[in-house]
Amino acid sequence: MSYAKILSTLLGFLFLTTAAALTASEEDHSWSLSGTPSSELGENEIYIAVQNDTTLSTVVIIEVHYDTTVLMIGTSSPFLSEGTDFERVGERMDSILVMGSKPLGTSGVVRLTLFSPAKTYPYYHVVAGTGDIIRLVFKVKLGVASGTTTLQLTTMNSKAVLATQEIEIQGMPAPGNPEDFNWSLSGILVAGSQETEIYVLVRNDLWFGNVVFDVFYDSTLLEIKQPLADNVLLVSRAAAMNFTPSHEAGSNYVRLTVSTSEEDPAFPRIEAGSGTIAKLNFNIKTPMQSGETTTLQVKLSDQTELASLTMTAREFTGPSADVSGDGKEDIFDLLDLLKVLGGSVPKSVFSDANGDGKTDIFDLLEILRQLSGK
Ligand SMILES: [Ca+2]
Ligand SMILES: [Ca+2]
Repeated sequence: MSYAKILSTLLGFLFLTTAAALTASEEDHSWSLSGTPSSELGENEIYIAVQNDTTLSTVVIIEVHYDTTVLMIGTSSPFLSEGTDFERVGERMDSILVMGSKPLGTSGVVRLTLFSPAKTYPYYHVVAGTGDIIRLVFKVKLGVASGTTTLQLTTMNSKAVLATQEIEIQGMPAPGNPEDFNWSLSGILVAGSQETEIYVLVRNDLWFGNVVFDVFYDSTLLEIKQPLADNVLLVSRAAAMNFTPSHEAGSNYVRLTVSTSEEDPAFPRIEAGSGTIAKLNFNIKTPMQSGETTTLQVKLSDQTELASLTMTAREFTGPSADVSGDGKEDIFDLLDLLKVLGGSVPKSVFSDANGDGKTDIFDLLEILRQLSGK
């Protein structure tokens, strides 16, 4: 080792010890907490700020204490992810590393360990200054009403309270009751056809996450196509839900079990809205004659009826603008086609007004052409 190298190492060592001696403990600084309910449903941003006249000690360990009946953060893992659960804020934190954790054996505690990764001069920690240094993202628990909750910032193991703050929380509205929603079924029966597709629709003004419902049908006439996983599907608003379709051989219904994982703050849910949420494909055992009918029902697992649909088999006599099947070509056919294009009624030979095998915007143009008499 050269003379100069030894000298610089010595000087560096001297600087380190001096710097450490000059730093103060966490309690010598002024800390604060602040909270902002975010626009994201049930999310709350909590900021930790510190006003320090001198550099913080080389390793700072602080803890945020929260009410676990109201708030949650991170996953079931004891570690918090930077970028998702927390982030460093401000220039003073640029060269500081932060480890976030929920210490094992504790509940309602987030521990933040701040340290500098620098091994050489300048080896100082959070420099003197004022303002936010860390942002934490808490989720408000399901079913908790909007209001306030108290957070506390302490040194490790609550040895000293650094700040106490009541913050405003934006609760998540409780889920709606599926029984109160407006359910319906849609489907088209073509005489002589060997299959049909049925849609389940719901109009709900509150979100929901869990529901078990059964689609009943005449099992002497229809049979659900197999495999279920390809023929009983949740769609659109419901597509991200946890889903299990089931069918007992010989029974006259298919059970759709829709659920969510409330453990995960970003749990999937069926947002308030209106439209198709499930599609089911059936085989028609004995093709039906024109005018024959069959009825399907949607019921909750406790047998509460939610919706019923009676379909009448209709003869297909070639492409026409009479989508509705009432023998007339008018504005109602246009409206019926819009329902198909909008996804609330299954496509069929009757919605293919121009007979090209597809139902699309050109069928709309075809109906308009025929209505205008050109
Ligand atoms: Ca019509
Ligand atoms: Ca077409």
